[in-house]
Amino acid sequence: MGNIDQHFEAYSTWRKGLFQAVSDLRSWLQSQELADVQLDQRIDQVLSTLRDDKLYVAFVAEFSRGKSELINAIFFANFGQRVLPSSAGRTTMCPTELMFDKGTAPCVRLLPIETRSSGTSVTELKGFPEQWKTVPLDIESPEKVSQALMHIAEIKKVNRDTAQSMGLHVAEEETQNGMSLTIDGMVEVPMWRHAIINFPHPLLEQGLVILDTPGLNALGTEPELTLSLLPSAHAVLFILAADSGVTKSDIQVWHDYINNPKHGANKGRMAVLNKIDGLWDDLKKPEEIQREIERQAHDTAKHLGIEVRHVYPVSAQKALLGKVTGDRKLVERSRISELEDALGKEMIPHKRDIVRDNISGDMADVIKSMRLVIMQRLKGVYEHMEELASLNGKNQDVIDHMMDKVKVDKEAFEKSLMRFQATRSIFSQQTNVLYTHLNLKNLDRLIAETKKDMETSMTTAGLKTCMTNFFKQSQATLDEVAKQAQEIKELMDGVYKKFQDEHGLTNVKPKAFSVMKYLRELKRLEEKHAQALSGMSLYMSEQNSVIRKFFDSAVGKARAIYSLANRDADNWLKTIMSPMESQVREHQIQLRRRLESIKRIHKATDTLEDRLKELEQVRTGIRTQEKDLETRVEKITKVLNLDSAQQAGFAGIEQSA
Ligand SMILES: Nc1nc2c(ncn2[C@@H]2O[C@H](COP(=O)(O)OP(=O)(O)OP(=O)(O)O)[C@@H](O)[C@H]2O)c(=O)[nH]1
Ligand SMILES: [Mg+2]
Repeated sequence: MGNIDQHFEAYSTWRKGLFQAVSDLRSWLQSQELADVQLDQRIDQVLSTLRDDKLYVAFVAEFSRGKSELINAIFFANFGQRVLPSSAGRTTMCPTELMFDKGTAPCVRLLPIETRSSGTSVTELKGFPEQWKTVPLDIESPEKVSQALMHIAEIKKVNRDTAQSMGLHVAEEETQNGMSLTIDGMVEVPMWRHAIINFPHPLLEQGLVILDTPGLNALGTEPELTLSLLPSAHAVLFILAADSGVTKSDIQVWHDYINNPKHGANKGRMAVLNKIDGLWDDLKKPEEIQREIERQAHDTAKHLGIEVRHVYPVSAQKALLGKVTGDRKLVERSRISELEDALGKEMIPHKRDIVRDNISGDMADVIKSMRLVIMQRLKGVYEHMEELASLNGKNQDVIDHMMDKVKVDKEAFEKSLMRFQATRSIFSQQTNVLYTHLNLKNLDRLIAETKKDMETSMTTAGLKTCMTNFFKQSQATLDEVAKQAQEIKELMDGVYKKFQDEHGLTNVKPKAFSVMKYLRELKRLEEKHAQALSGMSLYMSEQNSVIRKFFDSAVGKARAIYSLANRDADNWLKTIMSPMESQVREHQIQLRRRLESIKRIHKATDTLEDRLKELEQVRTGIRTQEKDLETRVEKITKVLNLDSAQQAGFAGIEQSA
């Protein structure tokens, strides 16, 4: 087993353990009738996060540095031959995702380049299978597989207008970046815009997704790659080649797409110095060769502005060859294991942190509400026992009096409930307002207006103003959302407080809804686009491409941010109500139980002792429940391996009762 496999295996075991612990908690909650619909939904969400968990590794470089070969060497050597096409010159023509979905037969799905004209993003098009060409993969035959994968390298000729209408930049001169013109005045463009390979492979099956990218030019033309796929990858490998050294365009790719602080933390970003076999000169001593490799690694580190220990010299080609032929010496000499090990060490803890962050909040909420319900049940039983004990040796009058008191309590509570129902209708009005602000239709209207303004804008400054306006308005909407959410929270604060004052319900403070996250994302998006435009004075033809880029990426991303905000608001609204609802339900059960007890004693169908004994049993039952819950919680916290601050959050039930 390779190094990556081991790291990945450990991660998968962890993830499965967590999944098991959470599903166990869930079935237990159901068996105890402790969960309500909302809690169930949240646990479901956690489980599906764990189930569909994907780990993205991206390979980025100028063309011909050996990205595809490196992928072949690290992940597909077991296949006995090259899987991804790799050859001199430009080979990979479109971004290619390698993954495995068990429900789908092995295949390559190819998105025609023409779909660029529609302005629809690749992510959106993933939801429309009929837009993709599907080529089945015959996994039994390595030859047929490599043949089918040759599609990734396909190009076609179109005329200049067609290329431009697809937003592809046509280079006027050899030295420029862009699709080059052929002698007959046509432009060679990639045949496909994006490829998804569904390939059965143990790592892919466990959720690994490998992203192979074409050289620089294509990176520049598919903004989604650079704006969303790369920044969200858990590891990005940047590849250089020892034979070409560090060129100007390498540096450009590095700075534009990988080492950009605007793309977030540089966690899991590593540099690979490939093709070191070119330095294996038989006339030189091994130490000399070693020195030369180290020298180049240092050089590379200096150029990229990173520490030399983050540069991994390898030979992808020899690693693949060595693995395929079982030549251990060659594999060792290729130094691929060091890279594999580092890759595992870098990306897996990073990924684990992300999963942990995503899940901890939900789990903490679930556990908190469970503890609350149990605590409340216990409190109710104790109060009830006290009440009954106080009746000991009392005459019928006292018992009558007590019964009246319980009846009064019950009536008062029912009145509060009616008020609560009335508040609910205010609550739903308020949430409607919130949803109106968040409505994607409004955003789409803004998008359409911005598009019109941009298309009629004649100057670069004009374009900038349109973009700024777009961001300003979408931010203003989020501010409105924040205000509305605050109002809802205050409303619920009041309701909670009233129940607590009047009926002794546990003090739960509803959570606030923060829009900071979305504002920050929008800000980041704005900066990225401002940066792209700064210092540019554009020709009309380039304006079109700027507008297109803006709509392909920024607008799509803004829409995604809004969708996320919508989903989060949904969840928030559920959680804000559900503790209240479950408390009310529990309180009702208790009131009924109290009334029933006293009635029976009153009618002398039961003795006081009988009733008390019964209650003791109920109490023991709840205590067992409490213990069982804690055992399960402990298991989950252990797997999540939370630090003490987070654990405090798990235990942090605000409580005044
Ligand atoms: N000598 C040597 N050649 C290599 C090595 N790795 C890749 N190559 C060769 O370099 C050429 C380019 O490799 P690819 O894997 O196609 O490079 P790429 O980065 O995927 O290039 P594009 O797909 O065009 O962006 C191929 O001919 C490979 O055989 C290596 O470690 N040593
Ligand atoms: Mg390639």
